[in-house]
Amino acid sequence: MTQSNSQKNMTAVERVFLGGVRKVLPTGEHAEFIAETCEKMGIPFGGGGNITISAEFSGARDMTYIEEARRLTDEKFKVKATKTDGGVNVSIIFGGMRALYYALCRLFRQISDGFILAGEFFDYPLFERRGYIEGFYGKPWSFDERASMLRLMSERGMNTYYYAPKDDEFHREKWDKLYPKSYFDEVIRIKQLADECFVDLHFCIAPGLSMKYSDEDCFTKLMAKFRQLYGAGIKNFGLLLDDIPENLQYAEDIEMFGGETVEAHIYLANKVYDALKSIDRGIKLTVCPLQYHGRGDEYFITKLGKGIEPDISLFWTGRNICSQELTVIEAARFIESTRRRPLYWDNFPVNDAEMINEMHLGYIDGREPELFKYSEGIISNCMEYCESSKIPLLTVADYLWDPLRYDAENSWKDALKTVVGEEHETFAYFADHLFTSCLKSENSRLMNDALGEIQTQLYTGNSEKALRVFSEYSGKLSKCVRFLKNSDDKLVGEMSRWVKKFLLCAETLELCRRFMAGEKELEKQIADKYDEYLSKPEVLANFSFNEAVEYILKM
Ligand code: LTM
Repeated sequence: MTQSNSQKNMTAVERVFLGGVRKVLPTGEHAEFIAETCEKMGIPFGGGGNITISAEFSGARDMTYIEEARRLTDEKFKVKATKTDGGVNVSIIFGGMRALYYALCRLFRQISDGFILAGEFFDYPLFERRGYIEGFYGKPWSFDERASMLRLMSERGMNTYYYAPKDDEFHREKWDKLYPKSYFDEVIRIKQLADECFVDLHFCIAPGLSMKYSDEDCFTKLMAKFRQLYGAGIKNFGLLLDDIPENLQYAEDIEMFGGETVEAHIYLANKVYDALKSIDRGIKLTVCPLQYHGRGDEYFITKLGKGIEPDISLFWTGRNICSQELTVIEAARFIESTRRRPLYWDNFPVNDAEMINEMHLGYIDGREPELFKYSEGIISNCMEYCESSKIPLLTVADYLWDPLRYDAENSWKDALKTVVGEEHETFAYFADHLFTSCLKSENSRLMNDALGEIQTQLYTGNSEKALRVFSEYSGKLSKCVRFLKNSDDKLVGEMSRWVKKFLLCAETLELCRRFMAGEKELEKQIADKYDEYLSKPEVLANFSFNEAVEYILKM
């Protein structure tokens, strides 16, 4: 989805180009909020501004209810922009402060791109909860990375962030110890930023590796941890019980729960829920069950769903740990057996565990559009590579905002533009090879097209045309190689393992091109380069590359 087609209900739209002068003049009752948002997002504002923006709250039905989703909302807005002499006059009607924030983000993005869409439009998100989880194995993000992700995703309409890095020792192994002061100060900072960006921060603790469920001392320690976090203003908590032993580990637990892990988990979840509610009625709890994927009507998940408070959100990853598809029919089965809509913990783009050699840079796909009616929302599990995660995650944000109009290809191109900047089209020749994931999207499409065309021309005896197509494609690859080699970008740095392999791939192909052009002495060099490429474990180009090189070596 691009900026131009994301609006739901639009009339008389015209792009008003802003030229050199791009300054906002906030007016009316919400001028202060508009000015603050301008400041945070680096948009010039103040006296003499040529883009006048005013905003007004409305609690009317059309601003507070989403008909398609049949739910109340505080995220709906209406924008009316009219061209004036030398600028634009914008008035916003909004159903909640979060909606006003989204309307301003949308406008500021347009302003940064040098135009404003004149006309009238309504917009609102279809999924209720739209977000991401730092829930991977691997190096947790730094607080600066967290802040940068929060800002960007909130600007694109995400409203939820779950904190649950498996390798934060205080999250899992040392679940019973309080966060040290220096770390806790950063937690306070990130909570404040989340509030400013209208993102609900959910802080998760995963005690299941060592907790004795029947033990009061353990429970007291767990609650002390939640209380500490409550002290940072956090009111949304997660109790994660994934990736722990399936069987109860202590004799006391086996005795108390009749050897049934699910009984222990029901007991713990409800006890934590009650204790949290007694601290503050506004606190919310999410549980990640021990069985977090499958059909949705198995013994464990059904018993757990029927046994825990209906108000607790339940994470679910779908049919598999990393699910190629999430479907309405499966969601309906989950609802029937657990008494609640699933909250998807979507294991894309995460690339930990056995996926460490894949870089998941593609777009979200295979999630049915109507899921917004049958789930609480989707929370995407990220890669430990924060900057890289932004590319797939921006497509998730687009899908979640409006799954009925989601255009994966356009959304992905737009995401590349946002994260890579000016050279996004050049970078695409590298990103082309980073689509391999559980979503099973086609990998190396640009390369497949080029090599396919070369092959067709060779088979039909048109070697000159084959060489021309080859040179054209090689030229694109060389430009991309130069960009990657000269870049000191964080994004490129994060992907250095894949970049190295890509350089070998591009060099091998360039040798192949020269070989085809007559430099037959290059055969040995091609074979050596290709061997080096094959020796690297990173997942890169698809089989069309191997086929092409092997074909040339046999020529
Ligand atoms: O998916 C869940 C609920 N738990 C873990 C994640 O922490 C991990 O990142 C993913 C992907 O490997 N798989 C899990 O089982």
